[in-house]
Amino acid sequence: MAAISISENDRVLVLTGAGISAESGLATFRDSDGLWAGHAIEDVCTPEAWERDPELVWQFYSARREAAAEARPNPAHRALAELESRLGDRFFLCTQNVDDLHEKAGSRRLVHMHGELFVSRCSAECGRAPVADDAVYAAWSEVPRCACGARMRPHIVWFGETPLEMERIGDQIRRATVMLVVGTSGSVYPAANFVRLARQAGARTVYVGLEAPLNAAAFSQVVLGKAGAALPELLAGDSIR
Ligand code: BJW
Ligand code: ZN
Repeated sequence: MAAISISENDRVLVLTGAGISAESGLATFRDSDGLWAGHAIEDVCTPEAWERDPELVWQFYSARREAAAEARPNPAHRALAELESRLGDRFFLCTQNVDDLHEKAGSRRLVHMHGELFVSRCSAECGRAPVADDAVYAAWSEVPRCACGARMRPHIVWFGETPLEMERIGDQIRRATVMLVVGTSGSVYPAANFVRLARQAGARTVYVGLEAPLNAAAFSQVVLGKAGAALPELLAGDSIR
């Protein structure tokens, strides 16, 4: 596989999904049959699930917090942090992942469009800012309350909710000349549409992942392989300026 060529005039936008964290031991969504402890992901990742059984939702995110706290970044996370250190402001990372492995690898210019695992916020949307929270809650009675009295919920974007930082992401899509997408099935919107928008705006679009995503037709190049091996290879060498 040839290394990617990035010139002084290029701006690189990266979109990552669950596949980049798979080699760090974190389960992806669609590869694990979309199940957690026998529950469909849709039964724990929606506002309706929260209304129906908030204790189950907190048990799901508590288990995810425990797994993510143990996880370490892999060579794919590190290759992106290294690319950022070379490109500076010409680099931007948008992750759909709620784990903190990009930060642990050293990435700084990034947004978590689907929220963050180690942050909680008021379930009544009272206007108070989200807060750092790495606690695990086995029972509903343990879940802390906001100053307004409502219980706290995970700071996660569920189906039907608006993804975070959309304006900033839209701006980066318009300015990107290269869009690199890693380890995402292309099945969840609006993220699955970002590559089409970047392509329409003239960007080169490259996918790296185990299998072709649903939106494969929108890529100029599809590189099949594990992110931990393929990404460092793609980003190696002196063709990046
Ligand atoms: C490897 C690998 C290795 C494995 N190396 N690769 C009908 C049509 C179109 C849209 C809709 C529709 N009906 C409803 C919608 C909208 C809906 C949606 O997209 N639904 C679809 C199911 C159809 N979207 C929403 O509701 C979103 N909000 C929204 O649209 O608001 C309106 C709005 C839009 C625009 C502006 C303003 C407002 C919200 C979506 C929220 C998604 N939330 C989740 C869960 C929360 C986070 C969490 O708990 O972790 O986010 S769902 C889940 O899917 C999670 C992920 O971030 C997201 C994407 O999954 P991802 O990352 O692609 O993972 P997988 O498992 O699918 O794929 C992994 C890939 O890795 C695979 O391809 C493997 O091959 C690969 N792989 N090992 C490289 N070692
Ligand atoms: Zn509140």
